[in-house]
Amino acid sequence: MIKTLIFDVDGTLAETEEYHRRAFNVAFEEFGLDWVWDDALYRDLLKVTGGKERIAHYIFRTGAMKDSMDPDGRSLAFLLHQKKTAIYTEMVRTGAVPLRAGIGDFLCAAAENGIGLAIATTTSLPNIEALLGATLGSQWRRMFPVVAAGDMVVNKKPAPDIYQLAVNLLDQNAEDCIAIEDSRNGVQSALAAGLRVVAVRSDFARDDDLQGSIRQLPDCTWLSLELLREIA
Ligand code: XBP
Ligand code: MG
Repeated sequence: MIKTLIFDVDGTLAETEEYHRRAFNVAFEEFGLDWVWDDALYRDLLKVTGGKERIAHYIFRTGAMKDSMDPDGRSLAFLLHQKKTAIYTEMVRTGAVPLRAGIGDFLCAAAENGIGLAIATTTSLPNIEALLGATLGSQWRRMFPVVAAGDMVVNKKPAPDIYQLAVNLLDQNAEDCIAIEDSRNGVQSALAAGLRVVAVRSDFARDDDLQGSIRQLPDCTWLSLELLREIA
């Protein structure tokens, strides 16, 4: 019996990573840094989940600079990520990023059949509010009564924490939930939390090893109630 579908956001609900990548680069430029994360480098950096963590990793890996602290004790990675999030949410709020093909219909079909919806993501709540507000309108909050996101947990994907938080907030058992994911980190996180996973291929995770998922779909148009009945 599947009680709830727990959706990842970036790469699953929408192909957002190209916009995240652009927002990082605009933030770097606004800080007077000559860092440019091109497509190939960003694909590699995506192995590190969390925008702040990704920047800190890049600083460490390149020795670009010592991650300095400002007078309020905030790191450069924190300040850069704060600016990036403001740029990204502005981009997304304009409606630049649609839901992936198939997602809207699947969300409606699941909800109409009494299946709950939730979110478990590494990105931050402001980013989710911008994306789902622009694509689903204010109803999105009623559609997803449980949202586990970003810094609500310390250990990000592939750690199980964010999915454990979502299951706990749902007051359900992991066995009653199915995770919908696009990346290796996401699949591993959900598996470690005891959930079954349906994986969908996405652009920036197209070469990811999605082993452990019970289905690996080429895109989100393959998501259906029939599929859920097969795996229930
Ligand atoms: C993907 C991530 C996020 C995004 C950037 O999250 O790892 O870090 O790349 O968003 P998920 P932030 O696939 O779990 O939705 O800069 O807000 O982290
Ligand atoms: Mg993802």
